Amino acid sequence: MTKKSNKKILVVLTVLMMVLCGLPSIAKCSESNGSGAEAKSKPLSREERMKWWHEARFGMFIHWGLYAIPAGQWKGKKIPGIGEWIMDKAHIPIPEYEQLTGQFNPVKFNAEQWVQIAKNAGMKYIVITSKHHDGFCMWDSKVTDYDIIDATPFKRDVLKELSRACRENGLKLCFYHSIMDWHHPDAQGPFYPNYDAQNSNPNFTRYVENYLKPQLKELVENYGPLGVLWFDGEWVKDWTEPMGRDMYNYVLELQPDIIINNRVGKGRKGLEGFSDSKEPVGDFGTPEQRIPAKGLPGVNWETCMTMNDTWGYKSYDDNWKSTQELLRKLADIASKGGNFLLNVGPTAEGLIPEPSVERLAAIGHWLKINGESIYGTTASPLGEIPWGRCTAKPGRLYLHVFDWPTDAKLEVPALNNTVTKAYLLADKEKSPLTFTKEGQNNLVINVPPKVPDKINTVIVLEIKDK
Ligand code: JFZ
Repeated sequence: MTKKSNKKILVVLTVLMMVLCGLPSIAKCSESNGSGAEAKSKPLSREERMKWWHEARFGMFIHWGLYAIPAGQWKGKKIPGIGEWIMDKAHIPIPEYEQLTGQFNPVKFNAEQWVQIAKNAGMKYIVITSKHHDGFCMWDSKVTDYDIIDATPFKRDVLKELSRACRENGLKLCFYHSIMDWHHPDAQGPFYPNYDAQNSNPNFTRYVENYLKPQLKELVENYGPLGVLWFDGEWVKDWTEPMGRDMYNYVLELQPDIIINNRVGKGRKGLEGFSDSKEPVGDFGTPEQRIPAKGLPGVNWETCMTMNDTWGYKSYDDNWKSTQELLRKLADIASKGGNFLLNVGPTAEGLIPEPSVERLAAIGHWLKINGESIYGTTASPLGEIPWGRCTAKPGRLYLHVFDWPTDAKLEVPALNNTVTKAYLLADKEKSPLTFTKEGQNNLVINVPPKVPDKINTVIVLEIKDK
């Protein structure tokens, strides 16, 4: 066949393609599924959306807002409870609470510094309060002036600065966003300061459609792409499960690969599971200040926890958990297949409290050596372990030893697999530890007499079969 006739055939085929596909660009047509209609991109599955989240395992929660100014005190009195609830606990009328905007000037805020603290701690994502229950907006919102740009002398968009710093450092930025709003006249606002979650506002649907949804659209479109939208405040009377389902779908329309927690739905079982409906709303459970004893088998879950006793900053809360306690919680949560969202409550000046910074640096040091035993691991396949925890990856078990054996013999109960090698994860040479099988399927590993890491020493077992 001559070159000329080839060319003719090519022209005829091209014209035919263009006619069949209604004259769109060739590129678009080649995307068609043959019926001439453009192929609809298949929505991502939950597990596809959550792949990075399972790998990440460890994130920073940040509760920061106007409540950092009173810092747990009001009119000279210490107010009990968590710092970010001071408007409620101190029964502060809205006009009085609004006065705080004039004092919000966190001149020491440095987004890069906060992100470096999180990154050096080994955290892979940051969830920060865009709007907490008090209704104050920590970004430049076009649907209200009750925000950091219009209402404060600071006039900087801290979420925009954090979004940039996260992107430049490879961390996912996520937002906590409260459905409950103590300030908005169509939500719980009119009832303040005598708020009751059972109050009902006839204009709540208007709040959802004309305020809540537009603000979420601003956050996703102007500060995203986001990792997670972490809803809260869903327990108010006017919020329903159908509204939660609608919101879940609305947010996924805005960003198809985003992850949404269970608090977008209604009626968390024990604050961690999902609502009782047959198809619960949300991608993961959110046990708060606690680690479920057996994890939450069959669902994704993340424990959120404070380092002291408050989410938002309180000047006199010095009840700090030790680094040992926090590190062992990280291993405990990972051994049950969960994520750990550990909170910091920055001051009104924009500083993360020093006790938090110290603990995060120590956790990061441990993770730099032992991170392989946390990131991307799955729950332990072993039963109860008296001396510590276990995490897993294909072909490997990571033994997290909290209580080092005094006789230098570590017994691993009920291990059916064939172990081909054992070594200390911190040992770059991976020099093998000897071991023997005892009884039915107990493994006894001969370990160094001196404990390598008093808080958590990790031993790797390379194993055959599943
Ligand atoms: C919620 C917030 O109220 C709190 O301020 C913080 O942001 C935390 C992470 O999330 O905490 C709750 C929510 C609901 C209940 C208890 C604490 N509850 O229903 O008992």
